Amino acid sequence: MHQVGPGRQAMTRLMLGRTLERICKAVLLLCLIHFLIMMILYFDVYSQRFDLFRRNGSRTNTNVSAGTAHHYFLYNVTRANATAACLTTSPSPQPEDQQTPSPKPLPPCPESPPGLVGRLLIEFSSLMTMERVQKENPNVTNGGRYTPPDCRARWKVAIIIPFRHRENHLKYWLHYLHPILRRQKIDYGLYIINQLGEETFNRAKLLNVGYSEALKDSEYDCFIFSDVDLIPMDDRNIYHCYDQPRHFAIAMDKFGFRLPYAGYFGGVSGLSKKQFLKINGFPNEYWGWGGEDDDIYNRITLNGMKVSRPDVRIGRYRMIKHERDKHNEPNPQRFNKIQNTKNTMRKDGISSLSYRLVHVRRFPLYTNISVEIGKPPPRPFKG
Ligand code: BGN
Repeated sequence: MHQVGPGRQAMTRLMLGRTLERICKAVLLLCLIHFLIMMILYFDVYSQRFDLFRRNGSRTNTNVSAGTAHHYFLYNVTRANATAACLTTSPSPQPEDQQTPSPKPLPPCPESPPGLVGRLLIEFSSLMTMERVQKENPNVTNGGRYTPPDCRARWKVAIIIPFRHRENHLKYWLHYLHPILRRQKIDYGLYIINQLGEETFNRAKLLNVGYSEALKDSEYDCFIFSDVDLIPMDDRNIYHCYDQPRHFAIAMDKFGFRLPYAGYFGGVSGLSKKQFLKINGFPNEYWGWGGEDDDIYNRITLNGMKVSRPDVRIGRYRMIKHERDKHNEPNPQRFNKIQNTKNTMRKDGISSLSYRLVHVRRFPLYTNISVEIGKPPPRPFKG
């Protein structure tokens, strides 16, 4: 039998020892690299918040949402506590001129904000009350305004919702959308355009009213038009404007999460002020259900623009189920009208809009603009 001598045994042990030593060194090196990467990421992700802390001195972060995104909630609570801790552990008084540092301009908001969570669970079975929604959104200011505290948004967005008798839907919309818009770092104001009386509903005219009234409030440069019963299922569908008019609601549950037809522009859409004016706004003469969104699509293409859309996996929406509205019957004239956009769009639009403003009421989470917009012209007598 082959015998292993003591010299050879010592040699083997020595080699084993060296190998172990090398492994240990490699592990230590890996740990160090890992630690360094973690530090870089930490400072990168939170640098804006540190900036905020430096700029605002005694202001603590109250941006805490009890909305749908649980880990966003934790993220904010952690940062809020961290800020508070820093404040209490460094009470050393500073000379007067050092206490008010010169205001540093805010950095631009990131293209994809780090607080986004992606897919959301949207349901309409739990009881929703306005008190609850208000408690969830303490940082939305009166009239439904919000500005990101830590960055400068590229767009100033007016969100316009045409409305009549849908109070219950509005609560869900507010419950889901305010936290989403906050995570998206949108600088926005929310306007509910309420058609008074019981005449035939006119969605597109109400949207024109929303555009005009919002501009009396602030210098908005982007307008998002949303039905009250449509809730996005993914917060990566970002509610601001794009190089081309945007269609957001491209994959609704009621259409099997697909676009019902190539030129569909209904539900939720967005145009910059420039794009809106280029098409002379929306038609005022579509009374009742249907066709007005097709007319808007025609205006866009006839004026040399294209519709931009999110990825079909992101542009998903849930619609709150409801009975057909009264006084919003399908408009029998819509088939003819959408054939005529080219001839009508220059005279019928934001340039010819007329209505009676009855009241503007500011609520904690939205501004209610109640208007009388008239009624459809008498149908021509066919004899
Ligand atoms: C279309 C309607 C749209 C509506 C979609 C989805 C018309 C015009 C005549 C063809 N258009 O058919 O207004 O948003 O269905 O429901 O009815």
